[in-house]
Amino acid sequence: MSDILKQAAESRRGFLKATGLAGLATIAAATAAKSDETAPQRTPDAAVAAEIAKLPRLKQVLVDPPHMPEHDQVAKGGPKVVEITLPIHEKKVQIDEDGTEIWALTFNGTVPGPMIVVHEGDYVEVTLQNVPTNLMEHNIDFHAATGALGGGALTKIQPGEQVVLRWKAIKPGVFVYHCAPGDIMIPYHVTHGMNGAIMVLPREGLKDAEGKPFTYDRSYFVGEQDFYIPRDKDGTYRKYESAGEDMADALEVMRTLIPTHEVFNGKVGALTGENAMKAKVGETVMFVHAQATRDTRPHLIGGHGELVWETGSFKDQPDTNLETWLIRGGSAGAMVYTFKQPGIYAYVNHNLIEAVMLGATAHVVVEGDWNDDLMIQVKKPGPMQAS
Ligand SMILES: [Cu+2]
Repeated sequence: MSDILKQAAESRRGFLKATGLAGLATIAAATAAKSDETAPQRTPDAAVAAEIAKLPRLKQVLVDPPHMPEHDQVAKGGPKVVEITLPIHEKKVQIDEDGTEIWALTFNGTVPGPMIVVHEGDYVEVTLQNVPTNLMEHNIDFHAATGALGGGALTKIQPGEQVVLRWKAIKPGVFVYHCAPGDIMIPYHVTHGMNGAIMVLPREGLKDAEGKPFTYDRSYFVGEQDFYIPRDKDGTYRKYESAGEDMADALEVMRTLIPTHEVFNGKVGALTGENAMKAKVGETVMFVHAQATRDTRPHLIGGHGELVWETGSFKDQPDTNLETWLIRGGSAGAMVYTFKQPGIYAYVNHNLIEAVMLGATAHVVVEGDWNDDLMIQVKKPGPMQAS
């Protein structure tokens, strides 16, 4: 074992002892043993390996949400092996304007983790890295993948370790991925930010409700996150010295099922004001919305879900002109809208308590010319007149 790995293992043991989590670690280890049985060690199939070795390889450069990595909407050529490097960082982040903190567990340093985009028939080859400064075991479960708990059983890694998993994208659609290290650690890690999404496009691109091919001009990824921040007796949010230290307190708040924060892209205001999403009148924009644990109901105020794949499957015909759509907890959905008026649009979770009081609001700033035919203020506000 290298020195750095020894240090990482020591620090994890120290962490578990200091925070009294040895019991939880035992439970997690027991669950891990069970899950490993679903993916027994076996000799790889040489014929499959030889076929995949012939395929072209492409490195995908990940970008921070709400942006999506550069991608072709219609696939060029045949299937590829798309290589992704996904480091895991445990880091302290502020989640509102009052400075409320959480030791977030993140893929690639962001909440949500980065969007990955591939085509149906491509292979996703992910190098998952648990950086040495981390304290906990992590892994990844891709809802888009097939077998071994979505890859979760084959990707458990300790601080200082990495693992390489390859899986074939056989289902076109948008899907959540998340950490799932076992037992209580599953909801703990997911509600501390460890989730993201992947889009698997049909090779020939997307089709509208009439089956006609279309393309989008821009695409955004909105990851919605519920946080459960413990409070002191006087009601102030508690702060902690390291990742995992909030475990006992956070589990108590999680048990209520009432989040203290419900936010887009990791923080109240992450997608408003200066950070608003942008578009122009006439542009067709794709919004992918993911929520790894709770149901949510996106709504574009002043616009419509013109094409909506509510359940996320691109094999299904999209719904049209929805006012609000449901994203089931543990899934992602896609919506496409062509902007017709300029101005600021609010993109919200239409549980308006969650939107306005807990943080689930984003803005889209749209440039262009106003269309009087669609809407006009016929008379400015003034004194009421007798009719
Ligand atoms: Cu994790």
